[in-house]
Amino acid sequence: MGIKPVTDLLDQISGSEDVSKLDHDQLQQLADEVRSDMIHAVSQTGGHLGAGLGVVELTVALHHVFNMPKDKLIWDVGHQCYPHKILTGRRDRMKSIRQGGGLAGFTKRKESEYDPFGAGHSSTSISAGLGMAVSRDLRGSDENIVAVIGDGSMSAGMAYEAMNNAGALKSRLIVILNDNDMSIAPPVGAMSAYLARLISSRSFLNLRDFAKNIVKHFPRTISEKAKKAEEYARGMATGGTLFEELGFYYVGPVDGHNMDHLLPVLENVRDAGEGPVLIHVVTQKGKGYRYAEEADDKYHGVSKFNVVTGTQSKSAPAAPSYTGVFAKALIAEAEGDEKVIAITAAMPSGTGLDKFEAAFPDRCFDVGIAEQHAVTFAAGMATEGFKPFVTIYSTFLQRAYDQVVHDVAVQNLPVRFAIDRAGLVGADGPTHAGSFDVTYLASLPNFVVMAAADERELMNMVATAAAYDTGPSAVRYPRGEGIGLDLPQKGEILDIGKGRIMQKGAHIAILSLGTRLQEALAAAESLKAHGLTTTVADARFAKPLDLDMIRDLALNHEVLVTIEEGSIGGFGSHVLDYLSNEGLLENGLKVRTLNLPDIFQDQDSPEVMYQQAGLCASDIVKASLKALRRNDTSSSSTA
Ligand SMILES: Cc1ncc(C[n+]2csc(CCOP(=O)(O)OP(=O)(O)O)c2C)c(N)n1
Repeated sequence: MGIKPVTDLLDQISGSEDVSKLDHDQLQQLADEVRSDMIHAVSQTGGHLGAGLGVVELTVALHHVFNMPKDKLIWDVGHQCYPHKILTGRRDRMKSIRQGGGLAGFTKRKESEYDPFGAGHSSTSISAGLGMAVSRDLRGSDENIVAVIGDGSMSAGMAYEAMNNAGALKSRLIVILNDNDMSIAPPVGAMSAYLARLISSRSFLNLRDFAKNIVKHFPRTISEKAKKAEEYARGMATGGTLFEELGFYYVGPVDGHNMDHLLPVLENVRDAGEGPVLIHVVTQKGKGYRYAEEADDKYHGVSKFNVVTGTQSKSAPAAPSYTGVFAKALIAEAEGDEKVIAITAAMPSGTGLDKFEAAFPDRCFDVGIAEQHAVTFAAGMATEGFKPFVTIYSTFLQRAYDQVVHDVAVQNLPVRFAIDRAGLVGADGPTHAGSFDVTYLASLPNFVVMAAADERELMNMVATAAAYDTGPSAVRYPRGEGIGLDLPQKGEILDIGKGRIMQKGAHIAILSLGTRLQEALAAAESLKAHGLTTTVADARFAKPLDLDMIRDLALNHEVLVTIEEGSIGGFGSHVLDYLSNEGLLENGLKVRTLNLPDIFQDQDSPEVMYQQAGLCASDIVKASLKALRRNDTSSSSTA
């Protein structure tokens, strides 16, 4: 929707080289065109908007100054790379972004030679860039390596680990700190306050200031003009930033929307010096699109929208989201127990903890993008008798695995993990899929691992986790909406390690973990047409398994099918282990385990992804009939 933007200059750009050929005074026009083009494209697809809008000038300037793809540009997280994609030969495919078969929503190596490093998770760019820089030095080549990292992403330990290492290695690396004073939510922590102080204590750096400073650091490369400028610099309080203490040459702050400031600084850094440099660029998230600038979240992620009115076309959900139900359940628990604490790593709205924080501001902690810290911070609170809920997306918990093992499980501390976005996530693709949590948690001694089959079960499991104080526990639940059940005020406490039988049959047993239960019930219905009756069980727990129930299913059915929205090595594998070790496979029982395929599935609509994964009712029917060596006459999606 909206009028198609004018793109006279942009139409001439098919790659970074074309941006390099433009004159300085054409670059702002190009930036304006990129901005309009991007708004127009995202209005039709949805996706990440605010972050990309904030780096339009920076992206144009980088492509002008550097010689990409020989020089390497690494975008941290990658959600701000839309202008970069537009300038690097992918403009005509922007309308396919985040859709099946289309462009990824993040940088992706296999998509373009201009994407030297793929991303999705934050705070990796300095490490990856340093790896490339050191490789360049070993090889003896001369390309520039530029890593662009946001102030939010700078809160993660990995960024400091990389800077610490870069300062010691002294390899030539250009880090651009894109400081827009926003994460998804407003940034938290001392680093954010420090950057604000840095900005307010200095005026924006222009070429003249830059020359003054650079002369001190790179005396061999300076011009006469710059040498003169040095005189002005004497006595000036420069340096002393945290970054300089870490061994970086600090340049900034630079106005990231002002080409006259940005271009000379980038050109000078490109041409001068050695060792790691950090350019502190100040930008505004959502820049140039009024509705994004004015929105609380700066339109971090949007659905399709009307460009003129800024209205997003979100269809009214048929049922509350799992995230919303989780927040309700945790608030209910916290009302009755002052020990209940909630922790998020920079995702207050994504996890529903914004609602918890409104109710219990003193008991909600946003630790910034710092998943490892979040887990051990929770472990510390658990030693003091509190009941911390680490509320986190499955994919981001991966980053804190050693903390989960070493700080929580080994010490058997009752940290609760509320694992959102467990399973397939659709448009965000493989970097964000929550495929592995059951596999990596159910293999740990001491853990209780639950998966909610519906939103009421989620409430029950939150209540169970709050009550279970013996050791660590986790409850996983997916992205999206529940099935529209009436909800109680508070969940019921479940018996640990006990599943439930949903319906009884004689031939086939379907043992489901999590929300595929609806598919299991639908499959049971279809199997009737084949003269087969089906028991459907909801395992509820991946650990401890309900061994009595599983034994019963195994002894009283010809076929046992497990289904879960998780990787190989998860629930089905645990069930198989038990069955084989108990000799329950020796009486002719036919077992099939349906789980996510052993690939990283590219983004698509959830329906298509489930079909690709073979996790639909028709797949259960097919697997059951195949096990019985019967023909399936119904249509089904996968082999
Ligand atoms: C490890 C990890 N945790 C959480 C996220 C979710 N996330 C995506 S972008 C973002 C905010 C990043 O802030 P910043 O780096 O300042 O970039 P901006 O969006 O402001 O440009 C967060 C928390 C993530 N991608 N990776």
